[in-house]
Amino acid sequence: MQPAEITSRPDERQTADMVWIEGGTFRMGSNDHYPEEAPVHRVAVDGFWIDRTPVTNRQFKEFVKATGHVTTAQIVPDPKDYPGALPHMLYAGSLVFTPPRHITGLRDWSQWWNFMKGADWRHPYGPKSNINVLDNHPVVHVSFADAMAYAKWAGKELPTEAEWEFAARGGRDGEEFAWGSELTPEGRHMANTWQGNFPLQNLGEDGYERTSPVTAFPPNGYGVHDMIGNIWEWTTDFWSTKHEADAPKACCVPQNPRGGPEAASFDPCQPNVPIPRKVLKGGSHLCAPNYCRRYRPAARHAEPIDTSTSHVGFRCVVRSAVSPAKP
Ligand SMILES: [Ca+2]
Ligand SMILES: [Ca+2]
Repeated sequence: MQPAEITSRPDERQTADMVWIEGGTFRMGSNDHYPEEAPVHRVAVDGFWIDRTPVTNRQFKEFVKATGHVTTAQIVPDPKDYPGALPHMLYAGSLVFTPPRHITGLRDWSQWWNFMKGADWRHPYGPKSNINVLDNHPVVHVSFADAMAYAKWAGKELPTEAEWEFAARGGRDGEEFAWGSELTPEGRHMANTWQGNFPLQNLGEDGYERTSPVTAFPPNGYGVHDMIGNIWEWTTDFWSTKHEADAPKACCVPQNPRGGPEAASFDPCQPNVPIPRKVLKGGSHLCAPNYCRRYRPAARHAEPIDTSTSHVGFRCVVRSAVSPAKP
């Protein structure tokens, strides 16, 4: 009997819907896709628990019932935080993907993202929509602060980018996809992504045009569902435009890295609105071969901490120095 070990083991109720990820060293990032994923470099993470699925509407409902939490999307923005914003644009709302009828190129995302008044986690497609049949879908329209508030209430934390990517790889170190080397092995859809010509044509060949229930697709090698596709997930790391170089010697591999400095995370295109950005991981149901091939563990995306959308959610981790008892 070692009392120290017992006190550092998390409560079993906390970890009931979680998977233990044994720590290790892995190759983070990819040299074969977008520049922000490079270079591949070795990283070590300690063992941790991770939610088996993204946080669902049912779970978020419990949190809101217990705490009265009001999400960022439900609060009218303070003009002080948004210098230069037109007053009529400052309203409570959230970004909703709205399929356009026609587009002029793929550069301007405002052609398919609509900052919709009254869109929030209970109204994912606008004020007239609801989540009545979406209990098992991931919660969306949550800002970084909303995700942090949930994690705190649950006695958990949000993952770092390294923890998230390590868990997403499911033991397949260095592979392109979380399930192997092909997007759809033998034609089988392994995650909720976009088939067809984004953003005009959503074929839904994987069974879902929007979000899907969190266990609709097979788990990865670690038994974790939905890391890839469905919704992007918040991590605690501040955005950086590329990864650190690989350590020259095994001794110098970063242990439990926590991302770059906040000051480097701002969007250079928005100098008047300095909102820090965090790393999102996993891609979403809007990731398509012709537009955003980010349905891979190495993929990453910068998201301002105050932003919420219809394709971003989160899951939690519990860090513990103690691995669970082997059966
Ligand atoms: Ca889909
Ligand atoms: Ca996901």
